[in-house]
Amino acid sequence: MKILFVERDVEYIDPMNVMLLSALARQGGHATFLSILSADDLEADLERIKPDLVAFSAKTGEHTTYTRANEVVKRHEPRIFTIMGGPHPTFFPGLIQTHDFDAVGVGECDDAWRELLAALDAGRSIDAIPNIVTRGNSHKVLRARKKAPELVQIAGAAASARPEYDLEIDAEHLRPRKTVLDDLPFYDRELVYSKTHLRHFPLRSFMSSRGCPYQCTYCFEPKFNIMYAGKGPIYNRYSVKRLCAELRELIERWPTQFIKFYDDMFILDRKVDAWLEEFAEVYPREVGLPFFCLTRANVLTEENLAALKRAGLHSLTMSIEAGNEYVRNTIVKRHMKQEQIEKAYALCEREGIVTFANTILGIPVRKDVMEQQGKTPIDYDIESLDINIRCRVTYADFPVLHPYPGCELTEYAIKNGFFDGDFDKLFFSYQAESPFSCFDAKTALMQKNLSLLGPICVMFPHARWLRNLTVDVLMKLPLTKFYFFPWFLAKGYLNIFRVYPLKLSLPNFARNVWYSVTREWRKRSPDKLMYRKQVRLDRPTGQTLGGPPPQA
Ligand code: B12
Repeated sequence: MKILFVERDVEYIDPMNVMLLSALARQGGHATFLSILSADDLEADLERIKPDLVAFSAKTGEHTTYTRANEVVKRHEPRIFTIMGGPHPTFFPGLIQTHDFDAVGVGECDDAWRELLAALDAGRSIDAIPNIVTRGNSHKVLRARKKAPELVQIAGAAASARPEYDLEIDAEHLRPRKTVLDDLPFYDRELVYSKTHLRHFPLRSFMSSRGCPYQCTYCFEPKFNIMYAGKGPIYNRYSVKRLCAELRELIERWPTQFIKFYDDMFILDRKVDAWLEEFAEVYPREVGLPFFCLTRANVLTEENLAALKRAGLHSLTMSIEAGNEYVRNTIVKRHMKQEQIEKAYALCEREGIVTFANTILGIPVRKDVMEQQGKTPIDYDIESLDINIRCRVTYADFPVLHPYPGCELTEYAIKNGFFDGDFDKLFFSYQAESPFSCFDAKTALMQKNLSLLGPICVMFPHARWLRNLTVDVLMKLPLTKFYFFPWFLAKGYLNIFRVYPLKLSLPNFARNVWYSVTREWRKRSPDKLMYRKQVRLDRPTGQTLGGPPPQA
């Protein structure tokens, strides 16, 4: 079969979902293609490739774009089989009943995808394939969502406008978690690199594990864990041998200077477990490139940091999320004391590890709590700026909270009347203005400005005057578009020279500056038309397999 993946855009992180699904498809003897909505003309690609199947992978916020793209596909040729998978349909599989997709993929779909393609190819029914929801099986495999009564009541209007929100998958139709990842093929990077700037961009992403046991209320993992309750261990990982084999093949084929491990939790244990011990020994020998990874401040110790350093760790993310103790521990459930965070950042500074912290602005606090604490909404964001300065974070990112389905924080926002529960209204990026109704225009402006000026203040932790000028004057001025440029310079410098140090040729550097400035501008401009249709056709993608997994 001919399979066409449709991606909204390709930025700097490898679309690992598409790369993996493409490799799985090619292993099964299918041909795969890629159409990128921000660069290609979808209708022309459909005409040229004549795909049998079109696949979309959707996060919430970009799902509306894929729904529109699906309409284009169905108008072009109704017989093309279309399927949407990824986090959005995982939480809303009911969209099979309200939208014109032929199937929806729920949860981890590696094996389901293989089975689906084989069944379609052979003309067999696909209704009994676990994790795949079709119009034929949806009445059997979906059930009414269990919701708190107050959520049904408050989100009533939004919920009745979107009946798909009321359904969830029955656990019976979900296969157990994938515990053995080593049998997966290497990512098909060729599919993406053969037609995008990533070919020449020497930062490569990889995930060595899946899953996270923590309860952070803004994240999808706790809901994912409930959905998968009783279906195998939460945290699953590639063996070190398999991981290094894939990375070795990657660096032999593509210019690579730095590896970004995107695992939710690269290390889970305060001790050096057997995996990390082996990784610290094998990775430097087999791969030998500096890398970045994510963990939590309460997990980092001198011992495990030493092992990561031995392996080649250059930079580390430990999200802070909020400066205020109540917001951090009661609303977002990070369960971390300020001293723990400061200690972990001090340890990194002492050991020469570059740090990157995510901190969410615009987390709504209930009125009665604000009154009790004598604070206004922006005070919490200022506390968040200050903790980053105190921790002397190298690169501090300040996104604005956006509610995603299934997250406890979203339920809290709906329950308190901050959000009506209509995810179709969400913009594709959380770098934009807060979608919550509880912030007045002045606060929303300050949040946006702080999101741009915050990283610059944190860059100069000793310049108290800069922090004061920002908080007392700059963040209150309607100059958001103007602040974008110093922010972009700071972010660009910190990313390319500090967090992910890369050596780029001058033309490559210039190309990427232009490319990223346009992307970042769009992310912060929800009112702008996102997709210009282009007449130019991109080159067809290569047909090289991502590479076989090594023999056991
Ligand atoms: C890497 C990553 C990114 C990359 C994505 C690069 C790319 N183009 O794909 C970047 C950094 C760009 C990114 C951006 C954002 N991300 Co992000 N990201 C992730 C992360 C860490 C890993 C995803 C991944 O690649 N996994 C590896 C692949 C192999 O697994 P997978 O994607 O889960 O795919 C499997 C299944 O989902 C399924 N599947 C997936 N697609 C499809 C398609 C079909 C047809 C089928 C059948 C199955 C299927 O099968 C796959 C194999 O099992 C996840 C967290 C996580 N742990 O998953 C968050 C996550 C996906 N991101 C999230 C969010 C919110 C965002 C942002 C909106 C935040 C923002 N900055 O504004 C933006 C979106 C911007 C945009 N729209 O472009 C949320 C999504 C929640 C939701 N309800 O949608 C997640 C789940 C994080 C979270 N903690 O909640 N992200």
